[in-house]
Amino acid sequence: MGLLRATFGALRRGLDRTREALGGSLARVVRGRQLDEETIGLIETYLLKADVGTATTQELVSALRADAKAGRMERGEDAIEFLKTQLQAKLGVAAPLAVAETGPLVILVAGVNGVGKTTSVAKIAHALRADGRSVLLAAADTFRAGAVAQLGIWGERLGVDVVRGAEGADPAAVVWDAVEAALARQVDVLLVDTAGRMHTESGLMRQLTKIRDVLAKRIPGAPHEVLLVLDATQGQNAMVQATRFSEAIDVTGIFLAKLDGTARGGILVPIARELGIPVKLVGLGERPEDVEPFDPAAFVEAMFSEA
Ligand SMILES: Nc1nc2c(ncn2[C@@H]2O[C@H](COP(=O)(O)OP(=O)(O)OP(=O)(O)O)[C@@H](O)[C@H]2O)c(=O)[nH]1
Ligand SMILES: [Mg+2]
Repeated sequence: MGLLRATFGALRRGLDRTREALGGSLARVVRGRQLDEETIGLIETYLLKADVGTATTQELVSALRADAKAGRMERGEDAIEFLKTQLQAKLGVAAPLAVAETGPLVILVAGVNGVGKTTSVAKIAHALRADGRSVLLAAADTFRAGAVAQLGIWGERLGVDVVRGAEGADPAAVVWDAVEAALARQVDVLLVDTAGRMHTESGLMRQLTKIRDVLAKRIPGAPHEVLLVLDATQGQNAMVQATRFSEAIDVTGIFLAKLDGTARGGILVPIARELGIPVKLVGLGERPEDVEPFDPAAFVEAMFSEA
């Protein structure tokens, strides 16, 4: 699916703060320096500050130290190239969104309160529309007051229809109606926004699996994507959320929102390495166009670019 092509510029702009912590300034600081213990110490501090994680940082720093000692690497510039290659390898390859064999592609969006689910739904809808696809939204957050109206406003702004139930209605019933509408109208993609829930709220977690079951019953292979939205500013807490949600529902990809609001973009590294769930999309602002497919190579370039 040619959906959501990477535009390097947007990623770079969105990652300004990570670059401040890691890229621009790190490259500037180590350029022209001998790769001695002091320079390696600076690199270590920057990596930790960017939330690359202690395990990865120690691995990278040990390798740099060994190479410097053996005379294989002498200059700060070499270290930057080494870090780029290594980080990219640890991030793995870009994972595209799933495709549906027949009928609408169904994307279920979940996550804890306030991480950016509804905004992310709007962003995906916007990108799909720009790509010429027909989209329908299901307002399955009937739990929080104002949530249905919030998605309704996005729908109006983007020119996308929203299937909604009354506040307090059974979200699985809303999803049922949305599936009927999606099939009747033969839309390309059905996007389901859900209520924020803590992984400790077993009732709400069960509700999520009920929604999934309704989708699976009516459309073969659905939901084709279960996107877990994580807030990049939450660091290690985001990792815990991902683990818990995966226990309740088969999460197929991560939408990492708010990557623009943090100097800790390096959190993508432990997410990619430790969770075994691909990061598929990143959110880089509050506007519908502030979304990018996660492209490890472009991400690493953006992290280290000095522009
Ligand atoms: N800077 C920035 N802000 C974002 C991003 N994504 C979402 N937000 C903001 O985060 C706040 C919460 O976003 P919502 O989309 O309402 O989050 P939610 O997960 O649907 O919240 P609940 O439905 O209450 O659980 C809003 O102020 C959004 O504008 C992003 O990528 N970058
Ligand atoms: Mg919401």
